[in-house]
Amino acid sequence: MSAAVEHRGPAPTPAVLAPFARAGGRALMLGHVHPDADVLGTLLALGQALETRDWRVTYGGPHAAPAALGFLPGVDRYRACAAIEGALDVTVLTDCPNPQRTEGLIDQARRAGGLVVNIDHHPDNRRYGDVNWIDVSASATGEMVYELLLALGWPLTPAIATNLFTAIHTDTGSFRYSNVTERTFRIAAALVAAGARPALVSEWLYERRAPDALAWLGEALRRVELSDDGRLAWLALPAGALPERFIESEELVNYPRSVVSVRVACLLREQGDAVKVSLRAKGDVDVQRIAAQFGGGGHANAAGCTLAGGLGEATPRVLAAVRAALAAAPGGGRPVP
Ligand SMILES: [Mn+2]
Repeated sequence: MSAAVEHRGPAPTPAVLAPFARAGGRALMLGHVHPDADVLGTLLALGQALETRDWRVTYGGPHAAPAALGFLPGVDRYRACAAIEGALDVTVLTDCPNPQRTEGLIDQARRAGGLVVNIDHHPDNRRYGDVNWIDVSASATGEMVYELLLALGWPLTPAIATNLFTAIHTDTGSFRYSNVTERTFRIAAALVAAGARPALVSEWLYERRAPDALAWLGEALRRVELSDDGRLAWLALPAGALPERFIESEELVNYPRSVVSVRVACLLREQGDAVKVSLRAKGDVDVQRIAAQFGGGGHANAAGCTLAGGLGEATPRVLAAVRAALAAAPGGGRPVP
């Protein structure tokens, strides 16, 4: 991959634009396992823009889109797939730091021909594409695909704007996190001008709970635990404690994170013979480094990993790693004022 092109920064270079410059072609918008709104919104937006330029576009990945994101325009065309069929000119991956997260689909896409374009904002991106555009200053890959469409001079339809707005909305925690910049708001404003409707997106994302969800939420919140110094909060969910569809539809890790003294929050979720861990921080500790100790990754303030075994083994290992990171952080050992 020595001939691969790498670009870091907000504006796409000619090398990033080149794969899309031809008039028509065959493109695959390839998602990774358990795609979220940043993945889906950007793949749909870029694919829809290509379709207006006479490209034939397919959308898919190892898993289907979650039901909660069924409102994204065009998401019905995104399919769970085990095999890539036909020839390709371009395969695009967004928000995917590690090609293994495609469960082998990227290898099939390479055999189908064409360039692999890797668009991401994760600092631990593996640079696996033929073209790698990695901008860690972007709050979401939604910002990057906006910049890409702008540079290509392609118009934003309301559907494209809604997909990109939702990508940015979710990756910034509704424009609340430290990844939000002036650029985030400028792009959001342009997307609203192009037809995205913020109140409707918020309603779709946050005001469509199932009638039984509040009772399950109460059950989940009762399980939140807080360390003696108040800096660490965690929620450990044994297998079967709560319905899968409920867990998938909530960002449960945000509740332990919301406690005033908490600097790091963890959600530990037992699934089969493994534990999925979500880590969130408020800027004191780089949780990506903690996740990396267990083979995971992510961002400084939001990361995840999976540990083999049950909660009984995984919980003390993860909490010990977080405590060590907190103790090493500036002011980490001090009690909370
Ligand atoms: Mn993202």
